[in-house]
Amino acid sequence: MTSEQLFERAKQLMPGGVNSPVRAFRSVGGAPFFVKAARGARLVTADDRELIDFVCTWGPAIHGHNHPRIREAIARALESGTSFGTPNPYEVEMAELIVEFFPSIQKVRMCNSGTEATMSAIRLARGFTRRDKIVKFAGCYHGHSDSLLIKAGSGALTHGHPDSAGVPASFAQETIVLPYNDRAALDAAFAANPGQIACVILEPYCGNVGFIMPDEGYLAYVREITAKHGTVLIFDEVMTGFRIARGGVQEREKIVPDLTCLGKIIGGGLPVGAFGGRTDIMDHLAPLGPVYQAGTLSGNPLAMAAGIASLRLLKEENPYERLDRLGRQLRDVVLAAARAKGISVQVPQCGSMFSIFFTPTPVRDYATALTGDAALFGRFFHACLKDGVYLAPSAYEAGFLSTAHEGADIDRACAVLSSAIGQL
Ligand code: HOZ
Repeated sequence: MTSEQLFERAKQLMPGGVNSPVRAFRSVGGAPFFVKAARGARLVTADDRELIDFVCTWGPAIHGHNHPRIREAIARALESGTSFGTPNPYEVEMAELIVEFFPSIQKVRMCNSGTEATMSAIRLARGFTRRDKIVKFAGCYHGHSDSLLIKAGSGALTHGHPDSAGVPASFAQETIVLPYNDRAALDAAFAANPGQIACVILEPYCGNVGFIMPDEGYLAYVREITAKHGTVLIFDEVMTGFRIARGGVQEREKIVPDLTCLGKIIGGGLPVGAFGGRTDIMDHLAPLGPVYQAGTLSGNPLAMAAGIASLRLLKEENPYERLDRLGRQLRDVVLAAARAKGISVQVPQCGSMFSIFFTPTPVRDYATALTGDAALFGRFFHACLKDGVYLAPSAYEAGFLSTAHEGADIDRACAVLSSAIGQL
């Protein structure tokens, strides 16, 4: 069955024909392709096209798709069963690896998605501080729980609903939304809400409004002001954890948050989330403390086995310099092609994460991300896709590279990106 036929069937059965909105291609136009297999840097569509993939399943596939070591680990675990609903040995090894890679994490709780991780971390911060208000930043996306779907990035922004319908105004009142990279706004929020802010949550490098990095010293300032006010600092490293560096942005920037949310890579492509941090905060979780959080599939043996294999590979290969080289190669090609064509473009990039914004304005927050020409991005996206390169189907999502892109695939992809800009 072709992608077109599958999409026709899917639209009858699922809202928009998809199970996650950005996949519907609505912001770039056209219809999505369906994927029947993936290996290395490539996706194989239902129409038997091979595409070089810069979405990497939105982050997890840092070793490329369907890596043999991860596949073998899942197959081995499968021999013993799919779910036990009891503690299992994999959970302990996973926790040891997380704590080893992220020194700010003294204790960790596994869950099933990034959304669960951020939702639970916020509840924990509220329970720990006995305060209600939270601070988030415009354009940061932390999954789809109610308090966080306010000026949210990712699919919410892509489809024009950064403040989702269905979130009660009374919930939204507890969420203070500030511009990212703006110290004065943070000062003002703390001054206006003394002793009331339970936590500040942010993607330390934003990955859901496109990829955006902080100004020099900004994260250190966020750390300083939260510590001063007894507010829990939560780093959402669901995308950046194990990707920007082994220990995430916090390792690269040398910042110690109180809590960290993880996901994606720690599941090796299976559904997983986790949150962890200071022991005195984490011990407020049930069964030790009064903050409730639970999950039948939490610590699932297959997901743990896949994640452990992925983290062990990172430990053995330490691929971060290689990934940064690939990221810079891609960035430089786009910048050169845009210069030659006389098109203004910004390409923020760090290691294996990047974005392409068609704007003359340096992108440092939600407002400047919106200066990007989304229609031009749509044309660029389709020019790339036509020639076999798949970028995220939204001007407000990051791109991801994997170690499998090294070699012929990155060279081919760079040629395609350059030619696509030439066609604009
Ligand atoms: N919200 C996800 C990335 N920011 C998209 C997930 C998906 O569609 O798979």
